[in-house]
Amino acid sequence: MKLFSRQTACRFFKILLLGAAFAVPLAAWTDLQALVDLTDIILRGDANNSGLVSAADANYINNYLFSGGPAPSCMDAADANDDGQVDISDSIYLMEWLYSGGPPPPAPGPFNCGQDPTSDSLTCVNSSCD
Ligand SMILES: [Ca+2]
Ligand SMILES: [Ca+2]
Repeated sequence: MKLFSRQTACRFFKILLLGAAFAVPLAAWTDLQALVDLTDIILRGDANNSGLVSAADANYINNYLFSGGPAPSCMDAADANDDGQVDISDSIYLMEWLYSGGPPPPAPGPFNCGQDPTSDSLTCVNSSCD
């Protein structure tokens, strides 16, 4: 019993090959985009983009949140506690680390630049590590 003619089978095979030809570059492009998203090099806690993590960064965050100050150019770095948001808990986290023996900002930071290993929606337009 013959389900398809030879010509139909040949067309089906060509369509399959054509699909694969597009699917492979598309998959590679998706992988490349994921790689690019992971390549932001940051210094966690460095909200004011100075290259150092200090009380000035906590002040910068508070000024941004409560006094209309400029937004950190690297929100991912300003996320000192790495919870995916920039809020007052980040300035408190920095002050506790600096003055009360609290834990340091999670890697990458507070002394070395590196890739953020956690995924979030925060952006980083300009980092002190660039
Ligand atoms: Ca700083
Ligand atoms: Ca945070």
